[in-house]
Amino acid sequence: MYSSSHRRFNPLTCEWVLVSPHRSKRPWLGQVEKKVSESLPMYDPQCYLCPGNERAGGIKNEKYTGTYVFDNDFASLLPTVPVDDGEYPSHPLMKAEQETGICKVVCFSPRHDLTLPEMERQDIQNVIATWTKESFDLSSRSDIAYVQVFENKGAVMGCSNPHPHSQIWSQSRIPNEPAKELVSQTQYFNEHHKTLLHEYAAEELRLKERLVAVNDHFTALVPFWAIWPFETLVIANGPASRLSDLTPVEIEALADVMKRITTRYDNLFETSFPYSMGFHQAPADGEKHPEWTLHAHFYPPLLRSATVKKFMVGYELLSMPQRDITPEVAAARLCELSDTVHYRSIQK
Ligand code: H2U
Ligand code: ZN
Repeated sequence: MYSSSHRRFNPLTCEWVLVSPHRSKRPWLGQVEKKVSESLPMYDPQCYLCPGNERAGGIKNEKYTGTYVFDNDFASLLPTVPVDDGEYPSHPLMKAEQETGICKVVCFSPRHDLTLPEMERQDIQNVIATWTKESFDLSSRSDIAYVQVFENKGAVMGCSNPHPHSQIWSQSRIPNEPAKELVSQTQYFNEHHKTLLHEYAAEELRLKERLVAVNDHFTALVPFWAIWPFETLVIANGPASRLSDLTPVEIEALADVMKRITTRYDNLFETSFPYSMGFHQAPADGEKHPEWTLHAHFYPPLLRSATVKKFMVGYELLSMPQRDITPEVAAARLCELSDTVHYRSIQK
């Protein structure tokens, strides 16, 4: 099974991915990324995120001791836009709309060198609690329709600073990816009176082929329709549709799953594993969203070593996403690795 080319359907986005398992042994003479130096200081006087330091915009960070949140100095969205922004085109094929929002940066801790897998569970819980509070506050505003919490990790993902941090972009309209998921989850719920992601997680728990980290409150797996080689999806088992719906016990469980996945990721190629990760919460419209299951996506680019990444080019850009190793093989490889012992704790 799954040894020849086939395509798989992503029911969240209603898009297909091409899978070519027979091709995974092809030779690679292309680009290898430079392996970045792994030892960072606990405090870097040049870092614009370290406590007490000055940021690029000239503002000084507090001498913070836990998580630290500030308004992005170079925000992509601003709360107000000039009323007179000139005339947008009136032609139906040239649509433009004003868009407003608020962008924040969330530092995980004062430590310049501690990423999620090397943080204590309690400290990861504090990060989740901060994401929750910020999401809740932003969602309460009438000018915010969606809150996107995400982390860009590693220079290959375009992350500008190794000091562990995440971002929150919130805006007045629902962006593309959550908008697709809203349509799919709503349609599934209306047809089946059950939530799409709970039904999917139940089947994965039965099959046990793609699971990566499971506890009483969260199920993390390489989705059947994964695009990135070691992509994972973290699904809340309970009814939460937003971070603010999580109970303290569920926040603990989420910290546990995140620590375990990211430990496996780092152990895979013995490197600080780059990825883009983010939570998909229900829209911030004040409504109950029984169709929506809170979940997080991890999209890591690495393919076969700390230096060879997958490119989304050519066919992927022009036709559809494509992968070589199957999600089943990816999950099995991740599961061979320790989810409790980080490789650097052995090397030290
Ligand atoms: P990355 O997570 O991709 O590294 O982005 C960091 C964000 O931090 C980026 O959106 C912001 C940038 O605008 N930033 C500040 O707000 N202040 C600074 O002094 C530098 C970077
Ligand atoms: Zn720093």
